[in-house]
Formats: sequence, C-alpha cells, structure tokens
Amino acid sequence: MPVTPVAKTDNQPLHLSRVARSTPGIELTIIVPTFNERDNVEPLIERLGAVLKDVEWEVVYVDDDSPDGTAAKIREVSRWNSRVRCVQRIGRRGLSTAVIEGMLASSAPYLAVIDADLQHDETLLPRMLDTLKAQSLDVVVATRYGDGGGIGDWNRRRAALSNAATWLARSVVAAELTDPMSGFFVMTRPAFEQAVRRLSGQGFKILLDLFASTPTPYRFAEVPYTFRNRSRGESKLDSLALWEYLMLLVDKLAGRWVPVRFVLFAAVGAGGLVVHLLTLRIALMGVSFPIAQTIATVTAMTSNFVVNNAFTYRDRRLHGMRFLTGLLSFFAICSIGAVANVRLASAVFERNYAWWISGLAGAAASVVWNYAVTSVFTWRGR
Ligand SMILES: Nc1nc2c(ncn2[C@@H]2O[C@H](COP(=O)(O)OP(=O)(O)O)[C@@H](O)[C@H]2O)c(=O)[nH]1
Ligand SMILES: [Mg+2]
Repeated sequence: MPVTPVAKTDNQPLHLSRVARSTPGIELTIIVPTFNERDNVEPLIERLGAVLKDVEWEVVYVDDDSPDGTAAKIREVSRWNSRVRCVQRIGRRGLSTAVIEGMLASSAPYLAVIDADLQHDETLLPRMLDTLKAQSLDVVVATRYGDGGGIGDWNRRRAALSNAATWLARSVVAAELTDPMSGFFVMTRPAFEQAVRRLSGQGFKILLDLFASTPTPYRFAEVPYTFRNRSRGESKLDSLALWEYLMLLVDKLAGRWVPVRFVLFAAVGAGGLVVHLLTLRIALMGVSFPIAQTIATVTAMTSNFVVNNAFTYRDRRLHGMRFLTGLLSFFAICSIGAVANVRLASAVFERNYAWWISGLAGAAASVVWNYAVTSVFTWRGR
C-alpha cells in the first residue's frame, strides 16, 4: 500500500496506511484551565476560530468541576464544534496540574496554554506558532514585560507583587525570561515530554515549573503583548496562590532531597526554639525553673501549631472545632517526640559523643517524628 507523509513534528515524516490517515490530525492543542469561567467559554472559542485559519487546532478545556457549570457549557458548545473538548476533574484544584493533564490528553505536536478569561491576546497565537517552527525552538512565551508589552491597569500592589515574584523566580530558573510568570505560551510536545516527569505541579506557575524542571535548557523566544482586563468572572489569584508559588520555589530548590513541607515544618520548629527561650527568660522573672520551663514548652508548641496551621498546611488549614482537636493531637504527638528526643540524645551521649552531636541527634529524631505523625493525624489530607 502506498504511503505518504501526513504530519511533520520534526524532520521525520510519519508514514501511515491510508486507513489511518482518513482525517487530518490536530497540529495545535490549546489548553485552557478553567474555574468558574462559564461566560467566557463561547467568546474565547469564537476568537480562536477567527484567528486560527491555517492550522488544524483543537481546544482542551480542563475544568475543576466549577460550580457555575463551566463544563456543561463547554460540552454544549462541543456538540456543534468538534474542535472543542472538555476534561473535567472532580475533587481536584490547581492550575498547573490542570495544564499538565490537558497536555497529556492531547496528541498534537504543538501545545499552547492560554487563560480562559480573555486577558491573553489570542491574536498572537499564529505568530507564536510560526516563530516556534521557523526558529526550531522549544517554547515561545508571550511576555507582559518586554518592549511593547504591558500589564493593563493593574493596581500598584499587584504590579509590585508580580515584580517581586518575577525576581524570586530567578533563584530557580537560569533562563533570561522577562516574564517567567506568564501563563500564555506555545511549546513543542518533545519539550513538554522531556520535563513532564520532573514537574512539581505545585501551584499556578506552570511555565516556571517547566523551565525549572527541564533537564536540558529550552531554546525559547518571547513575544510582547498587553495583558487585558477581565470583563467577566473573577480572578482566582489570592493569598493561597502566593503560598503555592513559594512552595513551588522551595520544591524546585530543595524538593529533590526532602519534601517541601518538611523544610517548612523544620523551619517553624527552629523558630519555636527562639519562642521557647524568650518565654523561658521572661517566665523566670516570676516563677521557678520547672514551672517556667513548662510555660515555655506549652507556649512554643502552641505557636508552632498556629504557624504550621497558617503556613505549612495553608491548604489544609483547620478552623473552629477542628482547630482545637488539631491542637490537642499536635500536643500529644509532640510530647511523644520530646520523650523520644531526650531518650535518644541521652543514649548517644552515653556512647561518648559530644554534647552537641547528642543534642542534634535527639532534635532531628523528634522533628522527623513530629512531622511524619502530625502530617497523618493532625493535618490529614483529603
Ligand atoms: N482548572 C483550573 N483552572 C484554574 C484554577 N484556578 C484558576 N484557573 C484558571 O486559570 C486561569 C487564570 O486564572 P485567573 O484567576 O484569571 O488568574 P489571574 O489572571 O492571574 O487573575 C483562568 O482561566 C482560571 O479560570 C484551578 O484551580 N483549576
Ligand atoms: Mg486572569
């Protein structure tokens, strides 16, 4: 049977039988993560259809079971437009993992990511794809900060926050990206695949995650654009998003060796030591040592619990009654940790190790115990 090339991803034409090439394959998949974007679905699809004339494209929406019925809206549109698909995730949230799963649900050689809310200038897509192909790049990023770009009328606080986050991103990405926080880019499938198993998936900065995870640096170009204002729906960027961003950075810096949460938990523990000593010093002015030490221990444990609840477990934060039962379980678990700490430290000391080695061994054992057990009992994941 004669064979002809049908799709070119790189220089290798793909040879398939006539049966297999009855309809042309999709060349570009546009991944759109959504949470409560029902009213933006139709306008975006209309705009994509208007600009993507010379390419076989599809759009894969990845919706986290939005209560406003976004998924139903997408399916309604897809009954009339076969370029539209919907991946609906239940009991899950997260922009980065949504994008990753959208990419995995696609077979196209080129992948684009764009927000659902029309803030990204979709008319750039053809140019971004052409640039990617013409220069044999891995990624083309739309940037708000290059010459000719802009951030629309963001308030000063948000602009400053974004600047600070961009600056911090430099700690994990060597590439000279002007806008590593951009959520609008086009990449090749091989570029995605080489990073996919190393991605953190944490938070909402998937581009940064990709650049920080790729084993060989990406060849990339940037295209400036002006961020539009949202006309429908609400921004989901809140303080949780900020926390997730910091978790992504810590994960990229230290995650290869230890879990991010453990790093935070241990840091909070170290802070607790300072609280303990300060409280002890103050309490000693009024009461005897054993009482002062008891007050200091309870104070430090309580403050550690509060800080861990607010930061380390920001995403599983306990409120109301669960805050109280959580506090009690934290006390109980840390008390066992403290006993183990003293026992181990004493045993090491008896074997003639230096006092500080013995002390550190005990402290390390209790922090590992406290972390491991409270993560299961106090801050149970869903
Ligand atoms: N699937 C999914 N999409 C999300 C989630 N959070 C935000 N999005 C989508 O990600 C895009 C960017 O979010 P947005 O709130 O507009 O962020 P902003 O532009 O930085 O204010 C939008 O299309 C949102 O609907 C999420 O948890 N899951
Ligand atoms: Mg937005």
